[in-house]
Amino acid sequence: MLIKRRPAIPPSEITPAGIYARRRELLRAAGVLAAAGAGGLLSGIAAAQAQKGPAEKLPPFRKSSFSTNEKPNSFKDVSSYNNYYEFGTNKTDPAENAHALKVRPWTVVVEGDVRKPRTFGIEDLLKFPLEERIYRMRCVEAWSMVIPWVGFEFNQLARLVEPTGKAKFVEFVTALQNDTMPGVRLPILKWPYTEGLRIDEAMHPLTILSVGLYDQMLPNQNGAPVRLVVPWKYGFKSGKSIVRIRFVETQPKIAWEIAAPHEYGFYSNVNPDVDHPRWSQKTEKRLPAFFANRKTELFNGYGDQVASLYAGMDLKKFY
Ligand SMILES: Nc1nc2c(c(=O)[nH]1)N[C@H]1C(S)=C(S)[C@@H](COP(=O)(O)O)O[C@H]1N2
Ligand SMILES: [Mo]
Repeated sequence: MLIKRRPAIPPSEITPAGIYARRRELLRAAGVLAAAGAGGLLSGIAAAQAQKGPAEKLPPFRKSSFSTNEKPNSFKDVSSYNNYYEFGTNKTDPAENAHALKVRPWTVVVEGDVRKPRTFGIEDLLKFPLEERIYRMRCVEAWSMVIPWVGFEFNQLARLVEPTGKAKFVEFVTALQNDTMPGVRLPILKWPYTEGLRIDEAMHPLTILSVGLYDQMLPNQNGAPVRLVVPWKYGFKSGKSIVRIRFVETQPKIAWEIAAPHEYGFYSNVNPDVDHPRWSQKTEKRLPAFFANRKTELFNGYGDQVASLYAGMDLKKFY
């Protein structure tokens, strides 16, 4: 517990402001402020500053046999080339603008056709058994990366709320912060950005909720504080900054399908044989390359694990 103790004279008035700020910088660099926070005795002012001070530490995590052994992209690649339209449509916009996203306090409401609806604080989510999952990620725009996510299987959370037999799909609703997201002033997509999965896709062990990247808390531009990751589908299925999860009976409408139904379907499985109406999906550019340098694989190479989910389905029809 954090004990708040207000000093009679705020320390900022004892030392001239400049020296005060400098001293805090030094203390922070030395890890003294973070240590004080953990120790539990901190003035109100110091507590407020410590919160926006040193980055919160990601809890320990273990490695996973679900990881690819391909070489991951650098932290810089993964956190500086992004799609997060709420912060702008250029690849560099999210890294420039997403610092404004308010990520604390954060709750995820889980509701719908479940026996035990529940609201999880981000603190609760960080307590799930975390694993490093190094996944190939393929954007519908034909670029790809290898990303070391840290997260937990969605099915772990689902089990706690006990979906009923009526639940056939899961809808994921992401954050809408009008004051921090310049992109939502434009009607590019129907905000908030929503995504959905069939329940068996959601419960598949490859489907994770990610809270970290490399050994750090998830950067805002990558969907802090919690985002979905579904590695056999195009990147847009992996909704960022999730605030609500609904177990539902009927197939939910997803943001990209509403915007352009002839271009984007509900399933959106990576498939080199189903072209986007405006470009081929046969090859991809594994960043940081300039030109296509790889053949795209069905289900992004995860076919051994997921193909059975689609047995008997015409993947050209259900794209
Ligand atoms: N809320 C939200 N989630 C989103 C998007 C978005 O614009 N808004 N873009 C999607 C797309 S198109 C991709 S490719 C991935 C990119 O994730 P990354 O930037 O972490 O690599 O996020 C997906 N999730
Ligand atoms: Mo994407």
